[in-house]
Amino acid sequence: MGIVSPGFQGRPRSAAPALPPGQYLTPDFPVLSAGPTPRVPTDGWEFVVTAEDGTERRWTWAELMALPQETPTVDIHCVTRWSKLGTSWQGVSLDTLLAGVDTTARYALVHSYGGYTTNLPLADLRDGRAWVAHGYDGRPLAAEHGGPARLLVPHLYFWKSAKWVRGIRLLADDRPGFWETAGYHDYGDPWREQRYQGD
Ligand SMILES: Nc1nc2c(c(=O)[nH]1)N[C@H]1C(S)=C(S)[C@@H](COP(=O)(O)O)O[C@H]1N2
Ligand SMILES: [Mo]
Repeated sequence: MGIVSPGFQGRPRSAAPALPPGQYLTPDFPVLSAGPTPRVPTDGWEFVVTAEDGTERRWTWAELMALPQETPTVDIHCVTRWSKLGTSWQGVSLDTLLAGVDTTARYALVHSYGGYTTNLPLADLRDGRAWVAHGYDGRPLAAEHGGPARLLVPHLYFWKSAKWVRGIRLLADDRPGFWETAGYHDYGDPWREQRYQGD
C-alpha cells in the first residue's frame, strides 16, 4: 500500500512547509560575520537614509527609540543552509523610517559600521517586511548578532540583514554589496534557492 494515513506520519501533510529547499533547522543562533565585531556605542550612533539626490534623513539612538516599536516574530534562513524558526525581535519598521523620505529610487544599498554592504530592491524594505532591529528575545541585541542595531529582512537570505547597520543609500541603479560582489545572488530569495549568481 502506497498510502500512509496522516496519523502514522506525525505531522499532517496540510501543514505549510516551514523550511525553504536545502535548509536544515537549528535551535542555536550561529554567529556569521565576515570580520571582527565592531563595538558601536549608542552614544554617537546614527542611522542615515540618503536619497538619490543626496538628501539625508538622520536618526540618533534616542530618536530611533522614540519611534513606534514593533515586535516581529519571523523565520530566518542563512545561505550556509541553517534556518531558525520563530525568532523574536524588537525594532522599528522601515515603513516608519522611509515614510518621510521623498524618493523614486528602485534600489537600496545598506551600509554597516565596519564597512559591510548589501543591496536589495527598495520595495523589499517596505510593506512590513523589514526592520532596524535592536532587541532580540526581549533583550538588547548582542554585539555579535549586530547590536546595537541591525537590519532584519527575513524574507531574503540572512546575509541581506546587515548587522551594525549605519545607513541606507537609495539608488536609481542597482549596485552589488559585499557578498553580491563575491558571487552571491543579487536578490537572494530562499524559497527560490537563489544562493549564488545564476541560481
Ligand atoms: N555587517 C555585517 N552584517 C552581516 C554579516 C557580516 O559579516 N557583517 N554577515 C551576514 C550573514 S552571511 C549572515 S548569515 C547574518 C548572520 O547573522 P548572525 O551572526 O546574527 O547569525 O548576518 C549577515 N549580516
Ligand atoms: Mo550567511
